Formats: sequence, structure tokens, C-alpha cells
Amino acid sequence: MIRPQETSTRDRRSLDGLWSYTQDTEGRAQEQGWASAPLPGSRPMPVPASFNDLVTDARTRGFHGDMYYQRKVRIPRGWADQRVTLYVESATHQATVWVDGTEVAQHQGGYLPFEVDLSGHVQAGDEALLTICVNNQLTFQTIPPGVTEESPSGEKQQIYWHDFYNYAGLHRSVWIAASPRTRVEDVTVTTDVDGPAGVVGYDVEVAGGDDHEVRTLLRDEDGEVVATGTGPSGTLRVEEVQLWQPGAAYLYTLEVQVVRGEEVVDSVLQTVGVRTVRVDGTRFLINDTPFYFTGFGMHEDHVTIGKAHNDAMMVRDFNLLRWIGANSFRTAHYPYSEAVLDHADREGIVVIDETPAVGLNMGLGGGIFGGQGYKTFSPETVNEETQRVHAQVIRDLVARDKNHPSVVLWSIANEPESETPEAEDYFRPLFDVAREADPTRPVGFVNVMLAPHGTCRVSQFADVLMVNRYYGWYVNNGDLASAEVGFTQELEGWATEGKPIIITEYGADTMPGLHQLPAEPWSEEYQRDYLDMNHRVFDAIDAVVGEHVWNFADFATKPGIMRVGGNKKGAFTRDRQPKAAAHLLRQRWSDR
Ligand code: BDP
Repeated sequence: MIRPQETSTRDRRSLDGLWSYTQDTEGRAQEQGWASAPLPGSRPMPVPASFNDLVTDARTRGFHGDMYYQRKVRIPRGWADQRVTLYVESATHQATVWVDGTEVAQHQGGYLPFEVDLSGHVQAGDEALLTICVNNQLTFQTIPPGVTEESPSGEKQQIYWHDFYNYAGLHRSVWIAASPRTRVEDVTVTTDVDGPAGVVGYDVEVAGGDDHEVRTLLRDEDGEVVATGTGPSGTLRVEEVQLWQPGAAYLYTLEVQVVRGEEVVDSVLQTVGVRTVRVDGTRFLINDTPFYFTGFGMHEDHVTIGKAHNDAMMVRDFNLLRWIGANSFRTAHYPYSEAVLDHADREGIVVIDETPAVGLNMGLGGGIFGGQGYKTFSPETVNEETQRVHAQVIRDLVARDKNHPSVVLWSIANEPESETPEAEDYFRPLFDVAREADPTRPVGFVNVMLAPHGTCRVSQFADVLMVNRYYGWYVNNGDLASAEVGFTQELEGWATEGKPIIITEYGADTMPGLHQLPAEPWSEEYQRDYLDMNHRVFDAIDAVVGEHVWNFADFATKPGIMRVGGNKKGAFTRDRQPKAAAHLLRQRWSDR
């Protein structure tokens, strides 16, 4: 599918704003026909937003189940004879959609978009009642997984094994869009470099008719056409190409036209950054130049709006990345808004793109996340059906993000159980799925400290070793000298694998404003000393090609004895002001 866009043949309307919203606390929505009439007892709910932090009572905030969003939609009169679709960028985690009471779609997975063909359900010029039921429950067959348990007081509790609050709602924009019936349905772009020339490969899928041809035009940033092509697939050669480089983005625009004679039936625009990505031994090469990742694991997480996308917050975050000298980030632990990847493309920020497969590790329960006593992989827990859903999420992620030059590496899971034969069996085929979906980018997953070098059975499948390590925090807390010895030893082990290593997480919880000399855990001084120690370890090992501090900013988690108002490992506070460590990072990264 093609994201809604405005071109000479396409149009779109944002449905962002206030919707009506009701939680189905008693499970009566179906029998009472909520999808075909105004919602009972509704309250206004902004889209995009997480619902959780907008409300003031604990029960509503922590609700897990079906919640209904509703609004009226006027289909523009000019859209007659067009294919009218609904595009939902994110409904966390499941959605059912009705138009005037008729069910038109269901979708699984909270962080990737879906499109609904509304043909036959709406009329140009008319108004329709749009209802979306969003369900935020996690099960062993969802990605990420979770389970519902009954608490001693008889309340249902949502348990999950990931360390961020299970925000839910319509987190990103919702659109209605018009496109021609004979239309571009998908575009895949690949890029290569041949001396001073760039080679742009394209593959176009057309739907809704055969009596047409495909034409492509590639324009530079000044709008000059630099190459043209015909046919649904081919290559365009750009002499004296301007490469997309980390920190120096250059974006061409590919126009894909479906033509009948001289008539342009459909026109779609796709930005293109010409760059190559390759792993060579222990080096990670972008445009055949060794690249060292500096930056963060981030979260889509903000005060009040929770996991919603917001352009102002995004621009602030990217300005901070630039200020601190970061060249990259990982979309921990789920695909981010498409707007964020567009911005990374424009800003020349490199992205490790991660699926929402986080928390497939019951071994991490140990008091941090609750939910103890489960086996990770078993017929009753993470099983073949989960693996099928996981495979689909990988395909959907690649389908959505394949054309972003900023994305250089796929992470198919964060910290899963990886030291057991069951894990090996579960992950082997998923790496194949990723490589089949995208043969052009390296694939990896993020290894957890519970599966140190020599015990992990999944890293054999990865092109790049991504490891999260907390020497000096979760182990050797307060004893940085021992942490340095332990971490060095382990990394020396990983370095013998002959693959590039990215430290995808290292960090120490820090209360902003807490100062202690000599430094002790939780103080701003300790966070600095901790980072310094880690950097000494990385600098001594050639195979280390990147460092992503955990986390960019403090973020919300569910309550727990390890969390004080959320996770405090941010280099920035949750309202995006620097802790002392941010200045240290700025010095280190700006000097590189
Ligand atoms: C790792 C997880 C990350 C957590 C972090 C932490 O990948 O999501 O937030 O540790 O404990 O286990 O701070």
C-alpha cells in the first residue's frame, strides 16, 4: 500500500482532532450496537494521543480491553469515481473498524499502519459514521506478548515483560484518502553506487487495470529531472550522484506515473536517498566508509500524550540529537511513526529499525516486570502462532520502511530468550523471513545479558552483533572497577566472532539533581563515571562499531521497586533537558 499523499492524482484528509471515546468496561458494546449510533457516555479524546495520561482516575488510566473511538467523516464531493480508503497509522494493539455500523476491517499489531478500502461503504459528498474499536490487551500470541492475570482483589491485570508503559490508543494520524482506481499499489526502491554515478533500482506494482504503462522520473532537490525510465521495473542512472550521507542527507524524488497514452492516470512520489550499506568483517560500511554509531535507544514517550506522535516533540528531539553529536538511534522497542523516519531521512540520522518483539523473555521477570513462573517458549506461551505473527510483523515493517535511506539495519527482537534450543528454533526461520523481505540490509537482534558470549544460540544468524549490557548498573552496581574487568572480558569474547558489535544499550538510572561526591549510583556524577568506564571498554575493542546509550530521555514504565517515576536512564529528562551526562556525551561524540 502507498501512504496517503497529495499529488496531481491523489488527495487526502486528516481525521486528527477530537473524537468521541468510551471504554467498554462491561463488555456490552456489541449487544448495544455501539458502532452504529453515538457512543454512550462518551468523552472527547484527541487523536493522536495515548488515552492513559489524559485521565485522572487509576481505573480508566489502567484500562485493558475494548475502547471505542468514533467520529463523523464527510467524504469530499470531488472524490466521486476515486478509490476512497482509510489509513490508520497506529492503533495499539488491535483494531476493528466500522462504517455506519458495517464492519470493514480488523487489524493486529499496534505500531504499523493499515489501510481499509471504503469503496461501497461511503459516497462522495456524504457523511459517514466511523467507529474504531481499539483493544490494548496483550496475549502470548501478540507481539509484544503479555498475559492477563487475576489479582488477589479480583481485578484483571495486564502482565507484560517489557520495561515501558503499555500506552494505547490511536497514536498517530488517521487519514481518508482518494486514489485512482488504476493505481500504483507499491514501490520498492534500491540504490547502488557505480563510481561517481548512482544507480536507482525501482519495482512498481500497479493494481486495478492492465491497459497502462509505467513511467518514472527522478528529480534532484532543485526539481530538475536527472533520469527517466519506462516499465514497471528498471534502473535509473544518475551521473555525478549526490549521495545520502550520515549527517549530510541528499534526497531525490522519484515520481512514478501510471499512464494511458498521454494521460497520467496516477502519480505517486517517493523520496530516494542514494547510499549503500554493507558489513565487511567487523566493519559496518555506509557508502563503503566505516561507520561508527553514536546515539541512543529512544522511545516514543512524552508527558501527557504518551506514545503519540507530535511534530514539535520530534523536532526538539532531533535538535537535541544534533546538539549532542549523535548520528543515529534505534527505534526501541517498536516501529516509530512514519513521520520520524521521514525526518531521519531529511536530517541524515541513521536508524536501526526494530520490530515490536520485546519481552519474549520470561527469564527477565525476576521481580522487575512481574509475571513470574512462565516458560518463554512452550505450546501454551510463545508458540508457533506467536512465531507466525512475529514473521508477519517483520514483513509488514520491511514493507513500510524499505525505502527509507536512514534505515540501515533491522532488529527483529529486543532481548529475547536466546540461550536455549527453543530460542534457536524459533528465531532461525525469522532471520530468513527478514532476509527474504529485504536482501539489501543487514539483519540482527538485540542480545540480553542473560545470554552472554558463548551461550547465545541466536547470534549465529545475525550479520551484526547487537548487545545490551549493564556492567556497573545491574551487575557490579557501584563498583565500576570490577564492571570494567567483567565487560572487557565479555566483549573480547564477542570480538572473536568476527562480526561488527554495536552496544545497543548501556546506561545507569539517574535522578536529575542528585549530586554525590564521591559518586554513587543514581547521582549525576555516577552516570558520567559509568559512561566513561564503558567508553574505555569500547575504545579498546576494534570490533565495536557503535554505542547507543540507554536511553535518550527518561520514560514512563509501569510502577515497580526498580523504577522511580519511570525509567531514569535518560541522558535527558523526560521534558528534554540535559543531565550532566549529556554534556559528557556531547564532548565525546562531537570530537569524533
Ligand atoms: C533492557 C531493556 C530496556 C530496559 C532496560 C532497563 O532492553 O527496555 O528499559 O534494560 O532496565 O533490559 O533500563
